[in-house]
Amino acid sequence: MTATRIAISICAILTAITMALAQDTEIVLSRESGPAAGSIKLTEIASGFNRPVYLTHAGDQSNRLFLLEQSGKIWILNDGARSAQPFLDVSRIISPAALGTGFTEQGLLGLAFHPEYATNGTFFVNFTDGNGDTVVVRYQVSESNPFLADVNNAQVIFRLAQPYSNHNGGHIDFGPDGYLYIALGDGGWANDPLGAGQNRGLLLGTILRIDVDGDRPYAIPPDNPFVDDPNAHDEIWAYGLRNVWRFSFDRLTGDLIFADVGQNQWEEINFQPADSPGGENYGWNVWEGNHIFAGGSAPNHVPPIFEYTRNMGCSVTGGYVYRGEAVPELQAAYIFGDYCSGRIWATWRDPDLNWQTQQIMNTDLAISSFGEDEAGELYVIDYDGSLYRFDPADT
Ligand SMILES: [Ca+2]
Repeated sequence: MTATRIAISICAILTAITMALAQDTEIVLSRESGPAAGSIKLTEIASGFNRPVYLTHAGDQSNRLFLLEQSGKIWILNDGARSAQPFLDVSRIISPAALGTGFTEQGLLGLAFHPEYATNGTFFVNFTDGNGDTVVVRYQVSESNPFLADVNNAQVIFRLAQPYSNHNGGHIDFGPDGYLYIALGDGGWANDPLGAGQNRGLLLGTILRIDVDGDRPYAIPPDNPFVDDPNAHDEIWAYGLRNVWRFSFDRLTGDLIFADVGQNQWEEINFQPADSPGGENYGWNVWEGNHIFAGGSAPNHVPPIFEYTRNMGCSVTGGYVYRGEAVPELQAAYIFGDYCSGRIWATWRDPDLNWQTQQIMNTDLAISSFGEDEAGELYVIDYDGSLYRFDPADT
């Protein structure tokens, strides 16, 4: 492995994190080169799912995996064994298209466990409902069974009409600040007919940031970037986005990295440092990646850290900065892929902190998502029904 090991003096915060993690764990923030060719393999650990689209964990020290089917069920994998019944089944209240076999971007799309889930049992799901609208629902786990949600204890905390069936975003996750982030696409069709990307008067085409621990159904974090702007929604954290399909926070640094699916040419990976005050404009639809699309004004446009075009794939799926222990070759690399081509890449910062990217695998998977377990080990999901774990090739 050729990764650069940065001393624990980067800054006070990082020092504190490093000290807290483990005396015997080296913290890698940049790398001299990418993962070595042929050093990684994928191990299938579960199969037979119907349109699997996401995997996460509850952060409750149970080490259980929670796998989402777009058709509405959340399954628990406990020590590799799939639960007999779903943790939650919303198939009766999601968009009917997600129950069929044709291509759709509707259905169950996101799941996020509250940072205090172990004690409060609260979690959130994001799906498109019977009207095709985006809803985020707060649920509680059953008081008597940690493998079942309490379906009688649900509250819609956020609802947004979707003008078209595609580009629903759907990813939700808690940031290191304890706030809930919600990705919303530009509303759909093609080319952003609503001009949603650059219109902060619409919630579409954004990543939102809300406080689910304040007022019900939610409160606005007082330091959100547009709380004093009468022409922008207070919930907006970042905008200029076409259809973010999976974002994640680096569990070591808190940096936000996400994939924004392109129109006809450019798929992109975007970066927001942990100390950002928010408000970034990621360019759509004035820009598609680093290329003028509709043209016009996109103030303070933040370009992607990586883009690729049609010879490499057609729909980017965001992943994670690897911080696990089982695959040291991936340390400090952001791993992501393409739904159409099955290619998997690593993006990392070199010792000068410039972004570098290289392909690490060319699979035959329809990559619908990546996922992390509690230990930071990395998984990839094949939309055709299987779940794989990243392992060292020599194991
Ligand atoms: Ca962009």
